[in-house]
Amino acid sequence: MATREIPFRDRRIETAPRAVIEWMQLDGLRRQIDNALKTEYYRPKLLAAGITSSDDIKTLDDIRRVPFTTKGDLREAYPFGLLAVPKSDVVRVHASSGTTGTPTVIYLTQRDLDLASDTMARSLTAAGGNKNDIIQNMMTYGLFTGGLGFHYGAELMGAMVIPTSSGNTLRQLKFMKDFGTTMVHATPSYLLHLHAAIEAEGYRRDDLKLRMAITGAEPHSEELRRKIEEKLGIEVYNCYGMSEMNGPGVAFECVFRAGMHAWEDRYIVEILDPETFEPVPEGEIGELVLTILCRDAMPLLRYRTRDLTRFIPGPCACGRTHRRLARFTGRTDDMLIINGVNVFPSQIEEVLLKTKGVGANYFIIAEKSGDLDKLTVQVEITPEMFADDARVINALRDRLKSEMSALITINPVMEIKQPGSLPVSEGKAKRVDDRRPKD
Ligand code: DLL
Repeated sequence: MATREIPFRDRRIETAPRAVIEWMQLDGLRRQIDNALKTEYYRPKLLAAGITSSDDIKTLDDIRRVPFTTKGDLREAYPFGLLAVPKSDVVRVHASSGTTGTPTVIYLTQRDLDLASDTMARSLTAAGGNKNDIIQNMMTYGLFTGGLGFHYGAELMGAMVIPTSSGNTLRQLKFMKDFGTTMVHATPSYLLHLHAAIEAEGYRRDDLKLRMAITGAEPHSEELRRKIEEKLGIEVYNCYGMSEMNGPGVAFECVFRAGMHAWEDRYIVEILDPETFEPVPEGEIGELVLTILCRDAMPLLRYRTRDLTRFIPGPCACGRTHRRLARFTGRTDDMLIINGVNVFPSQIEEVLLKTKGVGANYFIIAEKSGDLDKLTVQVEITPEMFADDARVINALRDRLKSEMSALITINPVMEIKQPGSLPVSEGKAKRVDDRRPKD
């Protein structure tokens, strides 16, 4: 590893002294405050906190006077409450995966999009990607940022990008072989699935030119990374991001693969105790709170990601000064990530409760089925429905399945139960059993 060349997209910024990074952050924060004051949503909140202009932010520590923002706030501000530029300046909209009801959307100007692509290109370069790579993007294209967000960065780096999107594994394999794909972007569970298909279809290792994979969008362990690396004979790089923060590439592993560098000229990164909101001692686990500095169209100040991680103390061998985040250990809320798609139990409940013939009691089970995640939703039917024949019950099952797929983009196994057959909990209902191994 010591003799390995360390690639940079912008060495000056990526290795800037901390004082310079902090100067950029303060400057960026002040700009974001002025920007936020232009939005319908933030203006009253900032004024109530005694912040009337960027002049009230004199040091980085003053960020502690700034109120937090949550996913709920984003929903409340939907669709344009957080817009800080004329609508005609917006060129792109994205949303979080698996959203239903009121989605959490983001909007970007052309400059924002260019910066987001540059962040992604910087990330891919740090991991050793380059213009000779042939990259197959197996993440879903559409509102989800794993598709287009990644795509534009990979193109900016100069690579050949094949936007196969998710699914259709046999076609993925054919493209990998025929085009000589060197890098893939996929969820860790899909990479395992891909490997199983490679074996089943009888591909030989030298049919494929694959050398590395970028993976993210769902939690996974170091052991799982090693397993994928061994099976596919490639290097696997971890990538963190979220739609609210422009998508993948908020933090990314460099060639040393020892934690993900959070791009601190583009984001202010705090790790806080989720109960006291005080910073945790360096190296301890807390909730990641992010402030985006590289977006004009839509400011997001002190956004509570609900993701749990810690800073990895000390310098990285690559020479980058942007701090590293450790692999994510979970979330502070009940959001499930099923094959990369975010699902809140409340969204499932919403679909169930608006369907005639379905009772109020339900239970959600998440488990592994082979390499992929499997979601089962058990629901009771109403006594009136129970009297009906099997065809009616089958029709109900099909209807629920298609509603789940249309509204939450998941395809759960639907189990229809007799009235009164699911356990009724005393006190706070336990409605989710996540049986997937915690590694
Ligand atoms: O998952 C963006 C993304 C696409 C990231 C491709 C990486 C690769 P959302 O759909 O908004 O956006 O989901 C964001 O996914 O809050 C985490 O809980 C989880 N997540 C994302 N990356 C990782 C990772 C995209 N590397 C939510 N490890 C986040 C663990 C991750 N969890």
